[in-house]
Amino acid sequence: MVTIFENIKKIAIKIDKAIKEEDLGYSNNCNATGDNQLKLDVASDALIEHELKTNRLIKALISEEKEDIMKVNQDGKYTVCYDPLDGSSIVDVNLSVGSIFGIYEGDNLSGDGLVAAAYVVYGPRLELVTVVKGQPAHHYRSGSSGLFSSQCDIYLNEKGKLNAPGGTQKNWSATHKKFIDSLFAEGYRLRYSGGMVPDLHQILLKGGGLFSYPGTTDKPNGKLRILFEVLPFALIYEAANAEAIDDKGNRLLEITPKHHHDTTPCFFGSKYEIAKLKEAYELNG
Ligand code: AHM
Ligand code: MG
Repeated sequence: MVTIFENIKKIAIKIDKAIKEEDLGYSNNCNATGDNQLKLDVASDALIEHELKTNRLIKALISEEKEDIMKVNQDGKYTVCYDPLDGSSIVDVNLSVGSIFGIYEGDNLSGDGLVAAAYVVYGPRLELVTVVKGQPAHHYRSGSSGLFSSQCDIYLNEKGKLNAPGGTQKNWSATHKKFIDSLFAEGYRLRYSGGMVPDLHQILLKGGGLFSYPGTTDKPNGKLRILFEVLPFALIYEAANAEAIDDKGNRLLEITPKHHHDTTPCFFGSKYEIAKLKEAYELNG
């Protein structure tokens, strides 16, 4: 696992440089989900593929930007699923974006098969969070030497102060709207950039809160992809003394997608906020 995290550190430094220096315009392509791809999406995807293909431990790669599984080493142990550049719709306005990696055992592409995860934040600083199943999530920051220095293990408080509500409000259910309003009425502060990496990172480093991306009338299964986006953060949140559930109250880590580009409604938060959510959605048995 250490060697895969070392690959991710190298990738992070290269993508950070590309974001700062390369063309931000659109390519002529669409990805597997039909989104227009930025030249940076394509460049980040190629960079990650090139670096991870050098690692003998990797059996296969699946990119959010591609339809098909890429076979790498027949004898490899892991499939790495990644979102090369999450938040590409906000990269042009110079907000923080990220890359997300889920490392799955063999062909077991499910919450149960997820054995490690990592994400990179490309912001004013370059940061990395990694987790191995059963161990704490750990925060790193890149210094001027280009090396990542270890910061701390991450733990959320039982209750936080931040509320990051995703999805178009006019398409929320009445239940969801009432619940989000109740958090604001209780004193929670709005913190939502439109990039799940910086939004979830902020909650992790500020001690807690809630990030939600519910099912909406236009997207009943939410927007965020299970293998590339949802499960890696679910592993990190659970390791950080927090919870990650869907709109039925199931742990996200119990999900097995039918297809690798499937999405799910998702909620990540400290214990108090998730308990409030279950109450509001009447999920307590
Ligand atoms: P992307 O992978 O196409 O960038 O989309 C994922 C992003 C997440 O980072 C973020 O949480 C979400 O889309 C924001 O969606 P919305 O614009 O509906 O708030
Ligand atoms: Mg994404």
